[in-house]
Order: sequence, then structure tokens, then C-alpha cells
Amino acid sequence: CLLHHARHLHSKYVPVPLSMQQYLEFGQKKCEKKSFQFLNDEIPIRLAHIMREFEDLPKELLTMKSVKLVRSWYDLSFKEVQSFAEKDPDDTKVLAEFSVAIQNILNRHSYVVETMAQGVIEMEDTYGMDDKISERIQYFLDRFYMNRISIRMLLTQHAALFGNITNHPRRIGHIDPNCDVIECVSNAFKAARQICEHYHMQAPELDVITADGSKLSNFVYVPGHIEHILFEVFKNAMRAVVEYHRDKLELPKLQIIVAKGKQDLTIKLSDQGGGVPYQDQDKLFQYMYSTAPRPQYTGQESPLAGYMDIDRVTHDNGSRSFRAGYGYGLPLSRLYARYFQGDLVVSSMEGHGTDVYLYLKVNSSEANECLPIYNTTTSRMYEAEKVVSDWSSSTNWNQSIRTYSTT
Ligand code: W6P
Repeated sequence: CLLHHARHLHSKYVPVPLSMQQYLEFGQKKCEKKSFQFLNDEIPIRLAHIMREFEDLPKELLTMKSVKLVRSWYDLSFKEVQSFAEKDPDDTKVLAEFSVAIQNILNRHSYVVETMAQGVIEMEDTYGMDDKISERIQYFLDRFYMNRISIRMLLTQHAALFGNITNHPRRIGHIDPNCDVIECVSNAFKAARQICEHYHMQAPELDVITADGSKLSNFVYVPGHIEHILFEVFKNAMRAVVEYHRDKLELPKLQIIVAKGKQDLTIKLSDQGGGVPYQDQDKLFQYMYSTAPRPQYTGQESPLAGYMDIDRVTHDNGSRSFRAGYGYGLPLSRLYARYFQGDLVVSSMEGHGTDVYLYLKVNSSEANECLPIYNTTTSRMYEAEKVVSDWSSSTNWNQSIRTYSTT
């Protein structure tokens, strides 16, 4: 079929990662024709790469109706962007149609994360889950959601720059050339505290320390990404503190330290919420390992339960709402951090508390998009048997009854 052929053609082209600096320069030029032309090539390429990767997923997952639905959205959006390939970039009518198409695509893909999560649940309910499948799905979802973040960055930048959305005065699309990190901290804290107070009737206070406040200026970043990440980690920290100090009158404060060096702008959040055992720290970033109740639950459990159960949605008109989530908050936050070559690292002390480090690139020319590309190595990742450890591990003893080999 033609669509299939077109997609395979596109996955032979490599996506072009942009740096934060390029996004900024692109946005400052404000040339709609240039943006149109770039997106016209780039969006189909990025879509094609991830659509190709879908094909390597286990059949058990691909046959789930939610997964089919997600794929149908990608097919449709691919076709829609493709239809602009031959159109005249000098025709203002074409540019206007393109903006409408972009908005349609953004809307169509609003619930991709939830729908894919639902697909994973459907598969788990039908076939069960094992370590090998969960590892493959983890690998795929990290790449799939990173791809989605990157496509939405391109699309929302175009929409913000050339649409009729009124923008923040300082911002170039969603990028703030003078991003106020302390303001991001404060916004995320207030949003998380609201939720925490709503469900727990109390929330810890916050102390903010800046190594040298005057140095924090001239930082180019997407404030929305920082706020999204911090909102997630604040919720987790608050829940830990509230639950660990359940019957106490006073809660130990949360602490934020912000430091800006030559390479990194680092934001550390410390809580005294009792910490996470070392063995469980990796699980915080696993999609298939959520202690959160499933979203269709009807019980009275706290929506902060699990390591994340509520997701803040920023609607296109700028308003915000909350919806039930799937415990994907931390893995997604780490993707947002890694998207521009940063990272999100948890370092915990069981019996005391947890530190979370958010690393961001100071230099906008080094903040390059991190894009998954599909190649032969990728397909091998899906074929490979689970790697068998060649280190003895006493933790396995807990999981299986020990047997003596008689052969
Ligand atoms: C915890 C577990 C956690 C995850 C992420 C951020 C903070 C915290 N605190 O106890």
C-alpha cells in the first residue's frame, strides 16, 4: 500500500535534532514559510521512524484495541502532513490550512499516553506480563514518548509562533530566553501543594536556596517542561513526607537548591519522607511497575498514592486541569529532562529521605533534542532474548524456591 511505502521511505531519512538555540533562532526569525518547509520534511520523518518501530512490538500488544487506535491516529496524521508535500509554500492559504492541520493533529494525539497505557493494561489482563515483555515495552515506551515530546515541541512551536494564540511577552513560542527557574519552582510547588492539601489536609513547606541567585539569569529553556517535571517530583516528595510523618503536628520542610555552573543548571529537591530502599529506586522509572491504582478505580484512595497518579494537563488555551493518570509521571518527567540532554536522578536514603536531581543544560547550543531513530540495532533490541546475568544474585532467592540441580 502507498502509505506503507511512503512511511518506509521516510524512515530511511534521519531526523534532524534541533538545539534549543536553533529553536530560539528559528522562532526569532518568525518566518512562517521556513517553518512550514522544515516541518513538512521533519514531521513525516519523525512519524515514520516511530511508526516503523511499532511493527517490532509483540503481537500480543499490537492486537489490543487501544494500541490499534493509537496507530490509526499516527496513520491519519502522517497522511495529513503528507498532503502538504506538494503544496505551494508561498500561498498564504496553504500556510493557514497547515496551521489548522497542525492543531487537528495536536488535538488528535492529546490522549496518546493514556491510550497506550490502556493498551498495556489490556495486554496484561489478556496475556499477563513477564520481565522480558516488560523490558521490551519499557524500551519502546521511552522511545515512543520521547518521539511524541519532540513532535509536539515542533508542532506547538509552530502553532504558538504563527497561530492566533496570545503569548507571554518574553517568550519565543514556548521558549523563554530568560527562563526564571525560581518562578518555575514556585509554580510547580503551589500546584502540587494544592493537590496534596486537598487529599491529605496538609502539605510540607518549602525552603528555596540559590547558590548565587544573580547567576541564574540568561537561561534559555522551556518553562513548561521544568514545571511539568518539578510538579511530578514535588507530588512524590510531598506524599512521602505526609505519609512518613502521618501523626506528627509538624512536617519537615522540603528543600530546593538551585545551582548554575558552566555546563549544568541543577535543581535538587530534598525531602525527609523516609526514602526508598536502594533496590526499589529503579522501579520509580518503570512504566510497568506502578503502585498506583488503575485509573478506573472507584475507591477512596488518595490520588497521590503510588508514585504518581495525577497528571496535570495544560490545555491549548492555557488553562489547566487534572486527570487520573497511570503512574507514568516520573518516567515521563525523566524523558522531558533528557529531551534536551538533561537528566532526572533519584538518590535516596531509606530511613531518612530522598534527593532528586534535575540536570539541565546551561548552554542552549548543547541542549540538543534527544531523538530515537529506528535502525537495525533498534530491531535487534526487540528480538533479543533477555540478557541472562552472569553475576550471582542473592535477591533471586526470595523469588524462587531454591532447587539443587541434579544434572
Ligand atoms: C520519595 C519517593 C520519591 C520519588 C520522586 C521524588 C521524591 C520522592 N520521595 O520518597
